[in-house]
Amino acid sequence: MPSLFISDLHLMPERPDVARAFHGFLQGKALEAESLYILGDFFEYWIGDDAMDSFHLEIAEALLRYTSTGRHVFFMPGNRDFLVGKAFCRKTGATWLDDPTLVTLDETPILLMHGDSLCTLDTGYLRFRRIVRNPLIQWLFNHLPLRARKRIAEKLRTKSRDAGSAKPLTIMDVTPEAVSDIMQAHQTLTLVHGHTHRPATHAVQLDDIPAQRIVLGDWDKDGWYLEFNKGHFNLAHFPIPSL
Ligand code: OKV
Ligand code: MN
Repeated sequence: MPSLFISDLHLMPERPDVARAFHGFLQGKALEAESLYILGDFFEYWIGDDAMDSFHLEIAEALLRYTSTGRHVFFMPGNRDFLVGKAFCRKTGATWLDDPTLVTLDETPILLMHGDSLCTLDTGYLRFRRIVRNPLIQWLFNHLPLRARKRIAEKLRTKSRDAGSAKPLTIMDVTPEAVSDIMQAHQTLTLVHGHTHRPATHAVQLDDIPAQRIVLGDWDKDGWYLEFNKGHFNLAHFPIPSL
């Protein structure tokens, strides 16, 4: 049975077309698979489980319906939804995945990541990452009232949108050194990640051994998924109808 990999859906109430496409994906393509790996930025923002509204609950219910059929969902957080926690996994029947995680499918070791930690030239972002991933700072944030968390999140998102549009595209991509370092460390010839919104399969040389880096696509005009079946990868996309 195939495994599917997706990332960067950036689900939010403002994009009901993407949410609709994901619901269709769970009831269609995903039923051909036995496992669905979600590799980060499934949600566009996440400021706490208590901020879940009907939009998030519908998605959680759809995932629970899917896992209730005996299929597996693996959830790795991204740079936007890193506050999604084990409670969400319990609610949906999903299994939490650390970033990075090495899985072995059909005897093929595959390293799974979100991908943001590979963008080592984006020092501004890495600084932001160190701060918001600090356990003490996270504890403080989580203990703020919802209104305060909403205000902070909105400020940070506006700031990031403004900064992002001024950044050269090269610093927003992964660095070859970060890629080969992590692949060497995990002794793998296959890396799958998202985050950069540049879906492609790249050849990587690891000490003259051919390896590959497969980049998942974000869900915007098209939805993207990677299929792994009988030892072969297929990166595919389909149009998302606008509403
Ligand atoms: C997620 C990103 C907003 C990038 C804030 C501590 C703080 C957590 C948080 C607030 C923001 C997540 C949780 C969001 C990702 C942005 C803007 C840029 C580049 C703190 C712990 F502030 F107190 F330190 N946050 N939200 N960005 O809106 O989902 O990834 S978010
Ligand atoms: Mn990302």
